[in-house]
Amino acid sequence: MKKIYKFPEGFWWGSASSAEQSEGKGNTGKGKTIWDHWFEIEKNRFFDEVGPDVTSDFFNRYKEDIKLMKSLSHNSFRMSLSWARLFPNGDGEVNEKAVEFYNNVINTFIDNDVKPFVNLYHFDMPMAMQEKGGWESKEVVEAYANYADTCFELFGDRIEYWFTFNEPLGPVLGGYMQDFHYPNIIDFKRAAQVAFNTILAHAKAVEKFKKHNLKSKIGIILNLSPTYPRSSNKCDVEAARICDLFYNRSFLDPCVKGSFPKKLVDILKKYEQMPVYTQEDIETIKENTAQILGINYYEPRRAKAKENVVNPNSPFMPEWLFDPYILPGRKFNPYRGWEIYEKGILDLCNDVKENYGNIEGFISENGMGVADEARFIENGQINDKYRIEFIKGHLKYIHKAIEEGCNIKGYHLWTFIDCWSWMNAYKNRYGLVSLDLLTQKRTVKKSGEFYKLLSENNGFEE
Ligand code: BGP
Repeated sequence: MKKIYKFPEGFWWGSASSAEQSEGKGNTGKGKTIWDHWFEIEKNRFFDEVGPDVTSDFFNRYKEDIKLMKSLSHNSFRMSLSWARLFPNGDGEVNEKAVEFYNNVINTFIDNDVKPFVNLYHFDMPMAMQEKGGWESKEVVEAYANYADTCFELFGDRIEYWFTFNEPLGPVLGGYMQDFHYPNIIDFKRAAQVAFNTILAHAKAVEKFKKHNLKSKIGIILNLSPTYPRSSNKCDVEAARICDLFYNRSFLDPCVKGSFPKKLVDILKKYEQMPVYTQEDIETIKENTAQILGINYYEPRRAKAKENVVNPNSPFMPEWLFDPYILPGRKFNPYRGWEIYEKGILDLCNDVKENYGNIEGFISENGMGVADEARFIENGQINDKYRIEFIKGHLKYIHKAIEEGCNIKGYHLWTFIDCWSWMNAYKNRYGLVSLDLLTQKRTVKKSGEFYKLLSENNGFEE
């Protein structure tokens, strides 16, 4: 028997991308970002030595790209603004050419009935700000709040959903703990400062936003992974709980509830890893929480009790307190190295429903990056059945989450057109539309056709 998965009326069907990963440099006099800088000094860290200079050329092709979204029946799309484009030095005068570009982009979205959701920061720190200390510096937090304030003033009349950050955990992990973002530092205490200051920057942006009295909402996009213990053994359960505190609750609690989990604070104190802050910062965070939550879900996290004693001469890391666990026989995406666990999305949504006041939310990213997709070309089109299965597999659980009362308003796939994936550059492709990097030609994949019908029918049958 076939089952129909119908979604609530007005469900947001769309996709997401970011400035650094799709725009290219353009001709507005964009300032360098940390990615431009890192690519200049260490090209070999990027797949095939492809940097962020051109990417998918959205800067020059946004009109056709937005028309293509419309033709595939997107009703919404998340873009990000580039801080370094609007403020080449991070602060000072706003760049008028950049304002004109973003006005044109936003107006084109609206003219095509594709609602633009706007994110202010997607891993792309202006290099001038990094030189001042990046997120370790309170001066940079203030410059970000000013940038956010300027965006609300300039574009606030046309945007319904704003987001302060995409995956703020990414730069903390990548830049200060695991060496996959510039500035490639390994130092947990500095990572904790970066995390704290990002949360403060989020709250300061929300504070500015409220002063504009707009009809729109502002929130944050977090990458959340439901965290499962290896077993019901209490040592494993405790290990998973600690892992969850570091990698989910660290952002979720302050951004949605306005406070930090006590147990996490106790751990940081015990290991002398606390960031520097003032009581005023704590008040600002408490008073300015997110009004909407974007959930990026790619993979679950699994943890087990530590098997070996920690080397006391190694730098402190959350993994001093648990070991990551790899589930034997897991479903797996070998190109990205991520487990695929569709039910995780239901567990996440229920967590938000039960522990975070069922705040209005949506799935802001979910997707599957696959290498060498040209292998799957049939009659000139990539037949990406695996992506269609991946999307349906997750949608079934989102459908169930909504049935169970979760306040989920939409689904955005990562991504629309294959885009530049940081260190992986163009290795893994995520798009509904393929990109020929040499010619910039766009070709709709089978998943693009599927997605169009999905949106038009507001669901699917299986
Ligand atoms: C998310 C980011 C995106 C995107 C995606 C896929 O973490 O918000 O920017 O890149 O993951 O990951 P990747 O590009 O590393 O394969």
